[in-house]
Amino acid sequence: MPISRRAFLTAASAVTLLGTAAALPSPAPSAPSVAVLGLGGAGISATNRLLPMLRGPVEVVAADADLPTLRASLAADRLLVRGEAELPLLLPRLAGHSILVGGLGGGFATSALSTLSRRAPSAAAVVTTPFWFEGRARRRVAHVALASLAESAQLLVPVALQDLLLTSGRVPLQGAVHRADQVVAHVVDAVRVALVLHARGVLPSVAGLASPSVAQGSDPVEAVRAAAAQQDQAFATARSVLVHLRGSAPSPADAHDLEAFVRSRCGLDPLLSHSHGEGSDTASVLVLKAA
Ligand SMILES: Nc1nc2c(ncn2[C@@H]2O[C@H](COP(=O)(O)OP(=O)(O)OP(=O)(O)O)[C@@H](O)[C@H]2O)c(=O)[nH]1
Ligand SMILES: [Mg+2]
Repeated sequence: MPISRRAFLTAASAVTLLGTAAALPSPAPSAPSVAVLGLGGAGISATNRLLPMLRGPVEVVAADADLPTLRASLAADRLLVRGEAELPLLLPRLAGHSILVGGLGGGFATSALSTLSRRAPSAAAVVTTPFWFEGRARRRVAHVALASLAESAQLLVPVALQDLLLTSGRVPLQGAVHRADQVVAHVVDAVRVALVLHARGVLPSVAGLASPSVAQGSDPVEAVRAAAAQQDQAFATARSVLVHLRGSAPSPADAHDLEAFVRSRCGLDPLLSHSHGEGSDTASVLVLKAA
């Protein structure tokens, strides 16, 4: 019997399947724990934004070679990594379900992501690529690192900062960085949900490349439409689509509209998940691409 593709994660630890729910086995009592590792300046800044959004079994770890940046982390677990030789100290944190988070183009996170992803191939990676104005050298470093991560990471989710700038309109640099942290935090949250749904057998695979988008709006259907508008090309090669909503739960009519909308865009039934907490009224769309 086909399982309904409509799944709601109503809290970090509870997945409720709608539709044919009565015929389905009860969800597992507790969600698998996910470790989120914020690396370097961007990784730490984005995980600071993520921390208040999280509930349930999530462990956030911050790591950097730079002590002042590390001190700015809100994570309870902060690790000073003095050079490449100490990176393996982080590997035990990546033994289960884990997400590496960092900005490509600088020093620490770029090299840490490459090394850790090779040594912990089951980890997912959410990474930013630089703004255009950061210059060619940084873009080049990021490009090379991205290609290497595409080979090593189980799931690679790149967030192009320059595209964010285009969708946010003209904002001052500080505003752009603030928005970048917000988007990365929501993308990490959606990836966390994807890992949980995969561990539960609801999402068959989380391997490969995923294209993320995030939009805010008090109407969930409009927010999803806005997020999906950024995904035109990704939908053409979509293997599965996860729509994660934060804020009040969508009504059954909204959920139906959301499903119909995504189906009309790419012919796939989306997985719909939902969680309460900070960062309300935000829709994240994660398009897992076919190889
Ligand atoms: N989201 C976000 N991205 C940032 C921030 N600061 C920098 N970035 C992006 O991340 C890239 C890497 O910068 P950092 O994270 O500061 O670099 P790092 O990994 O700490 O490496 P170092 O160069 O050794 O300091 C930059 O090129 C920017 O594109 C931030 O506060 N938030
Ligand atoms: Mg740094």
